[in-house]
Amino acid sequence: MNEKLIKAFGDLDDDVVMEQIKEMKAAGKETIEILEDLQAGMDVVGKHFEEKEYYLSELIMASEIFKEAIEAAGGISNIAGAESYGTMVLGTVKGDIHDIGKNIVSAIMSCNGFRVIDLGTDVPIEKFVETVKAEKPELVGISCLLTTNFDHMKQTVAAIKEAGSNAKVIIGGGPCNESTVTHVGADALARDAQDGIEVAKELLGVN
Ligand code: B12
Repeated sequence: MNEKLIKAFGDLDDDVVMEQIKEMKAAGKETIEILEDLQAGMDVVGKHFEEKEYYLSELIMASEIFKEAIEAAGGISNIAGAESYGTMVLGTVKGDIHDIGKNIVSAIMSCNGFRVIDLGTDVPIEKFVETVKAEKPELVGISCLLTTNFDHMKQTVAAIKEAGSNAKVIIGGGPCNESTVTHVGADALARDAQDGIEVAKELLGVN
């Protein structure tokens, strides 16, 4: 891990973040490795927010730096790839507008053999149901960063199952853990996008 990059991100020091990314790129580091450091930097920002050293304005600043940094690291939006393992309907749960993690998942799953239908953020339960009925995906991915929205996740999972879908549901997002999986009735948890690929393959029985 690049501790200098992580610290600079935590300090919201845009210049040092960009400088570090430039050095990592020059040293031949992969975009995915840089993303891991940026995510660790986001965790530092999250801790500052929890400890009331940072406020909403700093979170907004952090998300702007993150987006700029991802582009500098190589970008995630142009990644496209084979569609062989199946389809995942993905979205951030109703009431939640966090989308940085979801967008990474969308890009990384897309370039690792999954067709991703990204419904965006603050996705109404009906939208998940309607898409699942129309697309018959093998997987549904729900991102949730707010503990206050776990119940929306639970209602979404229940509605998807009630609609007769056999899709396996994977959840993710900072505050989610194994008890969240049980609470909302999902099938699995993914800690990050890379883990999401492993978990998805395991659920589908493919390698
Ligand atoms: C940036 C940020 C924001 C930005 C979001 C910008 C954006 N476009 O996304 C803004 C400023 C808008 C924001 C707003 C708020 N935020 Co905020 N935010 C964050 C912060 C600092 C980083 C989140 C992030 O982007 N992380 C980086 C990404 C890459 O990580 P990730 O999302 O976890 O995703 C990875 C994995 O979890 C996994 N994953 C995630 N989802 C999925 C889904 C699937 C299917 C899979 C396979 C994997 C997967 O893969 C991803 C990539 O590796 C977090 C703290 C933190 N470190 O989590 C707080 C945090 C999530 N926010 C928090 C809060 C409280 C809020 C607000 C309520 C603040 C307020 N008072 O208004 C609002 C809520 C707005 C809303 N209705 O959604 C709290 C939530 C507390 C809780 N436990 O519920 C946190 C945890 C901060 C804290 N420590 O208190 N926030």
